[in-house]
Amino acid sequence: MEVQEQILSQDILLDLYKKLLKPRLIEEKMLILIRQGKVSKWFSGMGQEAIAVGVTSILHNDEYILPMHRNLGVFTSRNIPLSRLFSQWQGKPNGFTKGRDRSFHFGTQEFNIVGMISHLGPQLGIADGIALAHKLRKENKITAVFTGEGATSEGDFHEALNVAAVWDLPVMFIIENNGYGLSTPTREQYKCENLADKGIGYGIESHIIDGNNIVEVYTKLHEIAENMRQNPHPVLIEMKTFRMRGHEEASGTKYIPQELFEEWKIKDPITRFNNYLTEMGILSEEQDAQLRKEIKEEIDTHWKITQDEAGLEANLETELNDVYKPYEYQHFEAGSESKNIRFIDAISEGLKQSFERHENLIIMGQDIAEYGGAFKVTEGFVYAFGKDRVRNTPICESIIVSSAAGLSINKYKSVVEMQFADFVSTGFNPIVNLLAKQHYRWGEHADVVVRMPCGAGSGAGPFHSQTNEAWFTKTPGLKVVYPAFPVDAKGLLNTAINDPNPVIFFEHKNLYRSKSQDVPTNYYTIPFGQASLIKEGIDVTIISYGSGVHWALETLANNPSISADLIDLRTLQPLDYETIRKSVQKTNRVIILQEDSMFGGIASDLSAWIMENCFEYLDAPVKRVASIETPIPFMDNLEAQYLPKERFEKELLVLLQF
Ligand SMILES: Cc1ncc(C[n+]2csc(CCOP(=O)(O)OP(=O)(O)O)c2C)c(N)n1
Repeated sequence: MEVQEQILSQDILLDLYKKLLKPRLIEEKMLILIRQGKVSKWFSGMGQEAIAVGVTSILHNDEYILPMHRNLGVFTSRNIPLSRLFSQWQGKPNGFTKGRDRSFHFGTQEFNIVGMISHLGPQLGIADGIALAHKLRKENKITAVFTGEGATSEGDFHEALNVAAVWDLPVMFIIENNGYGLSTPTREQYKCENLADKGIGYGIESHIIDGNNIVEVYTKLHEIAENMRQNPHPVLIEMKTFRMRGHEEASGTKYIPQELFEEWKIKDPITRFNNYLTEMGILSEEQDAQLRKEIKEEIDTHWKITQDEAGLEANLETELNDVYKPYEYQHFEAGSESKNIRFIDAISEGLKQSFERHENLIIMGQDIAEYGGAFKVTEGFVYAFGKDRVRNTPICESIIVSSAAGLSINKYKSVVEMQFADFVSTGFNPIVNLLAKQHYRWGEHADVVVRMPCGAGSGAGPFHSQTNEAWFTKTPGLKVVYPAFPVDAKGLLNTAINDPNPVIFFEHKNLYRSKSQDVPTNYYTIPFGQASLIKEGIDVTIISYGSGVHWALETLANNPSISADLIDLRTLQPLDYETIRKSVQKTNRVIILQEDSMFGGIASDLSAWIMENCFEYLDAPVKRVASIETPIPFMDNLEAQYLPKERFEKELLVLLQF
């Protein structure tokens, strides 16, 4: 250890030493507890502590940090009471997730920490979003996020660096290069010599730092961070280090040559720093012993607090109530003044009025700024609301969705426009694993609306025609909206933006320009979970949503003798079961029409629910009508055969004869 350390005061040096010792001594205790069967899974960060401690120490406490599974030093350096950490690992109430997620999989706004989800990658995008929020508010704050070298092979790594580069976001990307993924050595993980070199490709500054030298980590990062605060930009840092234990305690280290352990043992960050402090006369043997004793006492005291803490009682109501952030729907009445506009104009108008209402609302999507979006929903927005709030994104669905989660954590609302609902597949992971589970896991909501131009009918083929609502309705934590009329589209979109929970908002492309209605000109909302009974009759209940509603209307217009209740569900999650029940009680026959192919769709679930809950009212089996079980073909005649529109009339007539 040379040169730069001179600039560090003795107080800082001793503080860093204490901060390094703490996670090491906690881990030593954990290893014993694991052997005793008192702790289950453990991902060791032994030998890598200088990175977690160093990064946390150069950050201000109000700057966010996003650690990974080996970064105990982040949590201890932010001074989280140890008993709370222990309770988290033991799944006890005093932890951070009410026993719902394990180990380091939690965040806490109190300490400005956002922990990882198991999926490697999305945390990098969350950091982008948090940093974007700071930048938009013109706060000189940086955000630090960790990744292992293995996870740099994930697409999310590339997307996150690219977005941060293009948007000049003050994110410190820390790669902990510890030589191995789970068991995969670096030579089988990437081809370049240093991962820091990848910074060149993204046009961002990068550095290589000896991650086992706390003084180097601290001094270099300190300077880099100051520079980033003054002049917001991303920096990529490769920390060279080594993983001294197995991936997790049960997985062993047989695949690692023994020489490597010997080589890196000498570079142990604590031994090295201890030697340095001793040589400099800053730390005596007695002081060291005293420090260790104090920390061990703290650990034992806190472990006892956790042990004495009562375990969690499973409570069904609490579990179900914590999936969504409670939201008290605020009703804004539709005014009497209206204008005849198309479905697409209603969406634009809702968005525009929401922009005026929520200063903290931003929209992100491909080509949505000057170009106005693929369907022109946001035409002119950039001139009205500015580039900060109307953001063209690079083509990277995954990290944009994760960034939206980060924006929400840092107090922004966002709408993400998928160019086509089909492309949500490349942003699927952060929707179903990050947005959907966040409130349940650690009580943090995800205030994000994902807009999904969807649906078939225009010969756009297998990748521009899907209606993939069933991918989302089956995931607890998401709300799913699917309007069929302009009035509903506007009111429900306004509600979606007000609701602090993640909402997947489907907009059928074929309705955009084909359906018009007198739409109230003022700002109004429509509550979720209320279906619309758009026709009343006595012979049969037709349930549908989206395009299906219009097909049903056409069919009824062609068959004026049929007296039907037509229910437009409007929201698929939550579902309005009561309207369905009442109608079935009256008509005793049900047909459900969906545009999606049959298996695993909304119709199947509704049918099951009706059989289970309304069986005594039924005079005939519930009928489902859906698209055929193929991908969506491009040619008109094939597409017409694929869609259920024509089959619906036939099936309806059969049902009425039952
Ligand atoms: C998307 C995803 N794929 C696979 C895994 C399983 N997994 C967990 S950790 C890990 C190795 C990670 O290696 P690295 O990024 O180098 O971090 P390290 O564990 O070495 O700190 C793997 C493959 C995962 N959690 N997420």
